Amino acid sequence: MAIARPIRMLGAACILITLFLVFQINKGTPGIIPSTQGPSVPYEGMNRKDEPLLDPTGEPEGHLWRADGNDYAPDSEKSARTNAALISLVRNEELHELIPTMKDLERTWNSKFNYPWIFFNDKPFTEEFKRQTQAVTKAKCQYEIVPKEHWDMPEWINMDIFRESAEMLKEQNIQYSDKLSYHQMCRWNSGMFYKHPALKDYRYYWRVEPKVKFFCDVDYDVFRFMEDRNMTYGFTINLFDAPQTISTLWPETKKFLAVNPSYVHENNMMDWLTDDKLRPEHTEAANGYSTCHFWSNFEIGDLTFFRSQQYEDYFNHLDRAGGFFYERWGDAPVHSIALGLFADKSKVHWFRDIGYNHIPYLNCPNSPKCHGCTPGKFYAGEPWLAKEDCRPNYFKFVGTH
Ligand SMILES: Nc1nc2c(ncn2[C@@H]2O[C@H](COP(=O)(O)OP(=O)(O)O)[C@@H](O)[C@H]2O)c(=O)[nH]1
Ligand SMILES: [Mg+2]
Repeated sequence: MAIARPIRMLGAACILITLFLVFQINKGTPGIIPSTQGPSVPYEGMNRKDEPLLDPTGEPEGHLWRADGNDYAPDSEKSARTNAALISLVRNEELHELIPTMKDLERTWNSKFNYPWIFFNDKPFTEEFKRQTQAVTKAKCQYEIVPKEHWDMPEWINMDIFRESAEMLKEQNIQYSDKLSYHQMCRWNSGMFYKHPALKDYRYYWRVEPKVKFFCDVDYDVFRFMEDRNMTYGFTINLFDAPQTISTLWPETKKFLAVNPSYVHENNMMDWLTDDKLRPEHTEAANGYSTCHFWSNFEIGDLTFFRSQQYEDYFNHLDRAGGFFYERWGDAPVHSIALGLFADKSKVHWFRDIGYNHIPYLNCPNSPKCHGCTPGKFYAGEPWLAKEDCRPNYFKFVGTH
């Protein structure tokens, strides 16, 4: 029986389309993990079955300092507090976003331990700012201006090149790329905050940003926890970065390491820094850096690390290279690369028990001490945010400690 010509044509078209689709699927696309079992799949975030925050989370092991039985009174001269402070770089206009954050942290932790708050600003704080912040804590509040020489663009930066590169990044939808103050803020957080005279006598800091939320009661002194174990750094969230903002950060780092190979710690996190399997296109676009980083809007850190010769030399190298302005290097990848190279990875701690949110990501443990977040939920918003989660690599190469 003869088949009508249009039907024959349709049949041929179907075969061609099928062949084309089979070819496309087999060819693979960038960002695909080669797998030995079945077809390759692009990374779309942590598998639910691997999510450690679904398991019950308690307090860390070992001796913990409690408010009960120790003197943590706000004004006590001989209190059990160690030399540590809560620090926040913040603008006067953000006061209404800072107050709920302070209340969260006071309710869940600091009202028990009364560590001082130190606020930093490139402009003087208003009396209203001082009044409202001091009103939500029994602890001492201190208000500090960032020295001009710590904030101003260094004299070797060319303003025309800054503007041109900012424009190019803006065309790629890079947030804040043309906002000079954002670049200054990232540089200050990278290489200046620990040089502020107000922090001179402190060893540990906990960085706090307006708008963040804390969900869980923490009933031990986290600074004593860090100090007792000689910890360098603590984080809650581990993310991928936008490679366009740090194109030359890793190449500059490699140049630095070529001259200073002895700075690399023997128990480093190089595998985590340079992984090219989970999101190969990211590592390629960032010229060898996986872009994985500790999300630095939360950090509990040892200032001694940042004041070390290694870190100081590294920061100065990066600062001279100009990427804080000609690209949009963030303090998060800069801190993270430095920690990954110069710190002992056993001295970096995941605070899985500190329920935390900075839009749009969360650290929400499964614990009766937590309220107001869903255990194991990593992001709030569009589903593509799931693939910004770099924790699978951190857990694989460094661990869940
Ligand atoms: N004083 C001051 N603080 C700033 C400035 N820019 C950013 N910050 C602070 O730096 C932190 C990070 O800025 P933010 O706008 O939250 O950036 P994002 O978290 O990357 O979206 C926040 O604590 C801000 O309050 C600035 O120009 N002056
Ligand atoms: Mg922020």
